[in-house]
This record gives sequence, structure tokens and C-alpha cells, in this order.
Amino acid sequence: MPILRYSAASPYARKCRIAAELLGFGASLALVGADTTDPADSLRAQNPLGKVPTLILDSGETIYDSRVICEYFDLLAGGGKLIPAEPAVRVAALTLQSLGDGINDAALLIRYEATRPEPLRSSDWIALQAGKLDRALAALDAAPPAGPVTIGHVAVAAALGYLDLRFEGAWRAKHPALVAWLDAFADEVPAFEATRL
Ligand SMILES: N[C@@H](CCC(=O)N[C@@H](CS)C(=O)NCC(=O)O)C(=O)O
Repeated sequence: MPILRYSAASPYARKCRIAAELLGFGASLALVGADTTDPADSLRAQNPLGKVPTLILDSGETIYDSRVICEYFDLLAGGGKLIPAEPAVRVAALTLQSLGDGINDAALLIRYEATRPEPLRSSDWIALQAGKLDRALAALDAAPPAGPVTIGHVAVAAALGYLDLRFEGAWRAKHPALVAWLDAFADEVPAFEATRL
């Protein structure tokens, strides 16, 4: 059985877990937690980058990062499922995935910066990342993901879930259309709630 090295809080891992459920692989995936900060964790031997998610196949081959893992799941399911085959729809879905993943990237950088000792912390750097979050959320609120669920929808939902987890859902007050979209997504995709920390 393939093993997903993950952490429960990781939005990238959550994207993969939701994708696996949507594609029918949820039950055939062993979830094994990883501590990315522990040099002794076998994760670093499995993925030189020491990041989650990392997928280990029965053959021992490893697959990372979350985008490649999701593509692997989609191909395994026959292709063209969460990553549509039609070129224009595919590019739109992948771009939406990049927006969701980019929210995670900026949010994580803010969190990492906040853990540095006060004198080393850069408010300019935090503001730069916060600007990405503000613009991404405004763009999504103006045009929430539409149409059948794609990997883009899953990535955005996972990113908003991460903002709920780590930033106390502060995004919600200014983005009512996106809140409504996430509620509808959660109704349509039970794996979203099932993967909540
Ligand atoms: N682009 C990667 C990002 C993965 C990532 O940054 N994961 C975080 C956890 S949310 C991590 O492993 N951080 C530990 C580290 O960077 O050393 C993906 O999509 O999988």
C-alpha cells in the first residue's frame, strides 16, 4: 500500500488527501506522520528536501511534491479527472492550483518569519507576503472557483483551511463570496471536513 508521509496541518498534504478521496484512493493510502524538523526522521532519506507530502510507492520509489502526487493520483484514476484533459480547462485548473498553493507558500513564510527571534524578524518581508495573501484572496472573492471540482478547487479549499487553522480565519470578514464558496465546497466534498485537523 502506498504511504503518504504527511503532517495533519500541512495544506499541501491536505490537498493530496482530498484528491485521493475524490479519486477513490483514500482507503488504499497509508498515512504516516512525519516530523520535518527531526533530522532522524526517515523523511529526509525518502525525500532529500525533507518536505511533506511525500508519497512512497510499494516499489520504494518516492514521489514529491504535492502537485506531482496529485498528478500521479489523477493518472492512476485514468487521467483527466481532477486535472482536466481539455487544454484550456486544464491550464485554468492548474493556474487555480498555483494560486491556492501560492497562498500556502506566503502563509507559511509569514509563520516561519514569526518564529525568528524578534531582532531578526523583518516586518517588510512579512508585509510582502501579506500582500500576496490579500491580492490572492481578493481575486478569489471576486471570482470564486466555478464549474466541476478540479485540483484548483481542492488547492484553494486546502489553502483557506490553512488560513482558518493558523490565522484564525481572519480572511473571512472581508471575503463573504469566498466564505460561501468554501461552505458549498465542504458540502460537496466531505473529504474536506474529514481532513480537518
Ligand atoms: N511545494 C511543496 C511544498 C511542501 C512544503 O513546503 N511542505 C511544508 C509543510 S506544509 C514542509 O514540509 N516544510 C518543511 C520544510 O520546508 O523543511 C508541495 O507542494 O508539496
